[in-house]
Amino acid sequence: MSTIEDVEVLITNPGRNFVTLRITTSDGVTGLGDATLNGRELAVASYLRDHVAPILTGRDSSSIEDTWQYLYRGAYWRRGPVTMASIAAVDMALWDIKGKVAGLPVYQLLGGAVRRGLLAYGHASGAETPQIFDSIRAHLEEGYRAVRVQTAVPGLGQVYGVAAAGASGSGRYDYEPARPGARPTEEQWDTRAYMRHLPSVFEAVRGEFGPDLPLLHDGHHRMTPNQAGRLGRDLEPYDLFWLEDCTPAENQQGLRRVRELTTQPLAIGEIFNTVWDYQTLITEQLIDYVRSAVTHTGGITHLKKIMDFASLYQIKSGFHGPTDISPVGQAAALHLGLAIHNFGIQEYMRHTDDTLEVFHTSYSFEDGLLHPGDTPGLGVEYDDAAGTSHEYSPAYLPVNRLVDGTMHDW
Ligand code: CS2
Ligand code: MG
Repeated sequence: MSTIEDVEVLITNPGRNFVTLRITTSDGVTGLGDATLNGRELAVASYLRDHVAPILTGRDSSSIEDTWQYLYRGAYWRRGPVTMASIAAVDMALWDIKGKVAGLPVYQLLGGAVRRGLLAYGHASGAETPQIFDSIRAHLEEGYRAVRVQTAVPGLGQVYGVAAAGASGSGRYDYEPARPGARPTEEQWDTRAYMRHLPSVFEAVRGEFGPDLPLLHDGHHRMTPNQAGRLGRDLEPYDLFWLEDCTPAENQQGLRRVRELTTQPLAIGEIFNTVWDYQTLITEQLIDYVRSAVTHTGGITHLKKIMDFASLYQIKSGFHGPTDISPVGQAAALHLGLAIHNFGIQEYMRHTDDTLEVFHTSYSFEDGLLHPGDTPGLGVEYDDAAGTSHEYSPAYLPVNRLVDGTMHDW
């Protein structure tokens, strides 16, 4: 029996912080798992280092399901982002190992490919219409066949999801919401101003780019169910692929009201971490797309179960893939997306060159489609020398306040 011999937590910051778990077996096979929780990275690192690593060593490295249950049920304290990101990292690393031992890419272990590649969407944004058009054109030139559109709001300053010029430091137009510093920066919000402005932006974009291009938008939990229903209705003429996080979904029943008001396809779940968070949304068909990341939802094992459950209700995947999902987490999403029947779309914000020097990937992006590649396992290798050259430094997502100073959802 091959056992888990070494469990290492690797922290690096090639432009943003990433936490990676590396498991080595008694046969010398290594597996990687992504454990990055944006703005709370060290909490997961400690959970893994102090409480998971010591109880994993000596266990059978091929027992993926049993190890999942051991960590989930065995801890007594279930669910939550820190616990579920930790379990996810272990789960991914064990799938990586199983693939390497079998000489097969993980998607083959999950049942094999059911499509040629995965439709990806990128992040276009801008302060004014001309910049939004330029950003969409740049994405189309890069090969994207689906685009998310975020806009500034007249009268408000920096708004989440809108790339400030040169914000990434690399001249690229991808948006990185976490900002280095000891405290979060503060942004301003006005939901009525946003709801008045947004439909005019989509009207302009449809006018310029025609009816075919799939367009997406993220509302980032900022509306009440009534407001979300009204915005969804106002956007219906522009035929969006989805409206994401239209309202906070801790109260899942709120989505019933949104559904009463609009036929707008809805995507929710990037901050969810177990199937229980989706129970009402799935069984009542209150959403159309599951937004979870493999990294934040207990790994491939658990997200596959969520997707099988969702498939009974015609709900598809739209896995979270911003820059704070490491290349390991992104690769895991691609293997899963290629193998499940109810794949919908995959978010794909490209990582910086510095990040890709730490994580050597074998996934590809061609003609708008992502593919995980055929390297055994997940297909990502970690470069220790590059990784240790970038030290952790605190970075936080911004906080959001209404014009009068009241804290608001973001
Ligand atoms: C966003 C993310 O990608 C998305 O849809 O909501 O930018 C999200 O805010 C961050 O990943 C949070 O860590
Ligand atoms: Mg989002």
